Amino acid sequence: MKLDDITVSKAIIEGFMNDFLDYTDMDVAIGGGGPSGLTAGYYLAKAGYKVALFERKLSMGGGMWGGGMMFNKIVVQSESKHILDEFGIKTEEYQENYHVADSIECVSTICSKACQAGLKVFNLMSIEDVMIHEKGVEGVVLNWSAVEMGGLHVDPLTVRAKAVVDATGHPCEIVKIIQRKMGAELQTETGKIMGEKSMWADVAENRIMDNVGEVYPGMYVTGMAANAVHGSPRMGPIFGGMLLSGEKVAQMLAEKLG
Ligand code: 48H
Ligand code: FE2
Repeated sequence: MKLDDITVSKAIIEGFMNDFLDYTDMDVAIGGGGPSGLTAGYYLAKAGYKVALFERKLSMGGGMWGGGMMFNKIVVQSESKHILDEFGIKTEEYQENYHVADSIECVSTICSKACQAGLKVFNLMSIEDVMIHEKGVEGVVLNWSAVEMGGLHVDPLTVRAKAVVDATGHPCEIVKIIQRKMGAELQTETGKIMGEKSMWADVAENRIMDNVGEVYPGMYVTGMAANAVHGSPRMGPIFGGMLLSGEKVAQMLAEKLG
């Protein structure tokens, strides 16, 4: 059958516009497509919530592809292995409590399972601001990453969400925006972003579970962003805390949203 170039264009434009219009209003908006954001998105979508994830880069996966120092393996502890099992990702026991997985299999599988569960991913878009109204954070302000990278003066667009999750990793970018613009008290020990501390996997992986949660009305943190906001250590290439914190923020939001 003869192919028409313009039909291909129209199919893409219409398909994208329909999705984008549909997600001008949603339950949860997640910023960042690393392991914590994708895991949160998977569990929320699986539970039936309308959830979109906005990722600045072309590809999902954040810091997971590169394993540790570009050795493309990751380690998870036994406590979190059930999440890799849920995704059907192979693991090998290295020694008691240490399980090794292939980082490429992890990212590609988690991303695929999340999309199939109903998570809507918008890549190449950055959250550059939040919409703060009476109830607190009520949406995110989006722009194309190419606009950001090009330093172009183009105004963004805004979408509504009942809750927003900062899964932007080390820089905790979305909470940083709230602190900078609103000068607001955050729900941390000091009322401010406390900053990530130096490597200590044991403490980092334990603290992260207490750090996950709401830090400003409507604004939640998960993954490395949770430790950066609450002043806890980094943990290196052990990824159990990223998966568990994604699962936990999804549970917290499900309780809140009902
Ligand atoms: C849209 C954005 C924006 C924005 C950033 O860094 P990530 O992988 O984050 P986590 O928390 O899921 O996982 C952290 C893990 O990868 C890691 O670095 C660990 C465990 N480190 C320990 C250590 O000791 O170093 O992913 C964050 C994603 C990235 O893909 C960014 O491109 C994206 O968020 N992002 N997307 N709008 N404003 N800011
Ligand atoms: Fe990291």
